[in-house]
Amino acid sequence: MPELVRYHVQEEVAVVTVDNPPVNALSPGVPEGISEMVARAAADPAARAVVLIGAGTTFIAGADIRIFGTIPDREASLRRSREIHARLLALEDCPKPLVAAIHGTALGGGLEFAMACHYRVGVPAARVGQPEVLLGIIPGAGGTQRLPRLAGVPTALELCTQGNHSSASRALAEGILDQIVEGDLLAGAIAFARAKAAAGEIRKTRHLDARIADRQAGLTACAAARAGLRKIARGARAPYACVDAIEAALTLDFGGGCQREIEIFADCVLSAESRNLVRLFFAEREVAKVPGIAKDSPARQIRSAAVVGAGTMGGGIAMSYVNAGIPVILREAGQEALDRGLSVIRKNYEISASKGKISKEQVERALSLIRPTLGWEGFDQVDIVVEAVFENFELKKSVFAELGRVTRPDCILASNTSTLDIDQFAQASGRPASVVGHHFFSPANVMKLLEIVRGKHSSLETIATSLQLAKKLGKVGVVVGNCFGFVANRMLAYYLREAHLLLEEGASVSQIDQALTDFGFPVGPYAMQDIAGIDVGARIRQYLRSIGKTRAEGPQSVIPDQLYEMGRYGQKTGAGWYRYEPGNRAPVPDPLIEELAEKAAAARGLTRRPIAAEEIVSRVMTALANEGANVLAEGMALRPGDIDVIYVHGFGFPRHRGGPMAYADHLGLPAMLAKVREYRQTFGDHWSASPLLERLAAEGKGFYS
Ligand code: 3H9
Repeated sequence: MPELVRYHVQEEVAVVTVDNPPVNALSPGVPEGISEMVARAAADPAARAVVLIGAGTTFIAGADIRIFGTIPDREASLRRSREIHARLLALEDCPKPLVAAIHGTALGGGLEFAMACHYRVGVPAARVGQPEVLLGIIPGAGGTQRLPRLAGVPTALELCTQGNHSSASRALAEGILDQIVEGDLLAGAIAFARAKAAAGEIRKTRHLDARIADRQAGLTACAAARAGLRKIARGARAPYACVDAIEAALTLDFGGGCQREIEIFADCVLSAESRNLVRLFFAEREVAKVPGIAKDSPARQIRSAAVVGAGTMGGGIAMSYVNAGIPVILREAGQEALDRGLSVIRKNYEISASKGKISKEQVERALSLIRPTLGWEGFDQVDIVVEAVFENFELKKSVFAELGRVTRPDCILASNTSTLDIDQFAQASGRPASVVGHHFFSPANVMKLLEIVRGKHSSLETIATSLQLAKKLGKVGVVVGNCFGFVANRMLAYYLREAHLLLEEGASVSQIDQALTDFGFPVGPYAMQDIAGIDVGARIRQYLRSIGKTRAEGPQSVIPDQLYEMGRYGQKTGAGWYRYEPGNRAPVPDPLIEELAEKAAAARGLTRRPIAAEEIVSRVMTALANEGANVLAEGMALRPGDIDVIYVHGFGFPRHRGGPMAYADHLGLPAMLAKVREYRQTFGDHWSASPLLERLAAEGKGFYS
């Protein structure tokens, strides 16, 4: 077995190298190895100083995240933390200058090890951060105590509560790094360490009190951080826990602060929030692993693209390509629609420029990558075409027939349909192996999710290319099966059905939205429909009626279609489920909806009743998870984690709750099944337990186990 931590002496400096691919995580043996090698250096007469460095592409990316799930109880967490704190104190007490040499990332425990060193140097591309909060925990190896001492309270608060990475230049300016090494990192670090040894200098972070001396300013910053979190934490606990621990650096001495950190860490690491976030961390990486596709599976290079349709989706998709540096042909059927589409794209880029996110030159460069057209010229040159025309089956089919004629035989043909049958488009194209669904989420240039819909004949190469492309576009690509609505919208139909039924039964639109934003969604189902457009769902329902189907079985509320008929399409028409004042996106409740709900209730013979927030959350979550179980059982999603990743990235499901399937597991599948049965008795047979839910509940399992 290769050594996890190696030792050699070079130019009178002991070099301690962590070699634990892929990211040099602090797996069992690594912290012990570092301690042992630094102790060896301290005793080695041939070494005047010590450099701690990572092998491969990075410094230490933190604790081994898999370990958190193995901590059985609070006592075990306290014991482990005390041990690691003692280890870092011993490193800091090394009698010879100890320098961390950082390339890649120094994250979490990695930065904490680096801060226990006397000095830190890094390459210009290095990044540092305390991203523990993204895993539902706080820095647990002294980070909340050393970072404020090194970089000040405001920086520590920002890095710990948001989990951002800091660039090398920023880290240097803020005191986290002592020097940026332009050339060879090891050579630079050795030179730095030798200079410190020659000057007889050693600086221990725990003794640096200047940056926390102004207690009042620090406490004010903590209070401001807590107030800011109320807007963005969306119910997560760990960001507040970070503030509590940093505050302890101001109110207690170093030892007391560490003790406080150890206790808060123990509370967090055993929480459901942490379990959910750790699961998501791995699920987000797992989605790229598709049976039959290896890392080196053949995939086509996508260097140029075309988008058919310059509407809201087509424009956003074109922007996603351009943002990844891929030139795009943008086609529309008429000049007016093309001009409108282009002007929306320009406006979007100009808004970004006005906010200082990009420069004016970048706006022009982005626009220069888009070639507008009314015809098909250039389509024989591109590597991929994304069809994003109106959600109309016949229209899309005719586009695919045309694409089969005008593109190269190896060009990938992707449809952005949100619901329709990919296989029929594949057949129309005459090249089914190259056809795939690329379902973007609105706004396509912002939302991270890309559902990659695998048709019956989509080749492995087409899927492998789609997965690689998703990464290049900065998206999370999830491969799903070809069923109506795929995974995201198929499940959403059940979520919306319950919301509409709750409305008719007595809840108000704003009460339902409030219950779900309190749960952690960025917007509730009604505000969401007003953003996405009520016309979109209405047209899908029209199509379904034409083929004799409904989206989710059970009573279908008439109100969405009534709004569509009134021309209330949502924000874009100034009214939908809410009203909107001109130039203002704040939703204003509209008594008209109450009237419609009362009429709909009367028509169904319902007496409207007060409905509690708990019932709202329980009904929509149960509907989501139950249909998620059907999706899983049919193999439309490969894993429960894929569904959760889809909901987190496609609809803003609160990360700390893990996603609908993790939520069900947390509740316990027997409890979830009991709810489905209770709702069936109370509300009718459209509540039908998924056979997979029944089986797993009977076996005492969860979706994830
Ligand atoms: C912590 O440190 C707590 C401390 O305060 C207290 C205790 C000391 N552990 O993301 P990638 C795997 S909490 C285990 O695709 P990239 C990952 O699953 C930790 N495994 O690469 C994947 O495996 P596979 C604080 C890890 O180049 C492979 O490595 N640190 C870990 O896009 C490649 O990962 C963090 O939160 C880990 N810590 O990005 C950092 N990290 O190939 C978390 C990665 O089998 N990590 N893996 O799918 C990251 O942010 C990114 O992985 C990183 C590389 C930026 C490092």
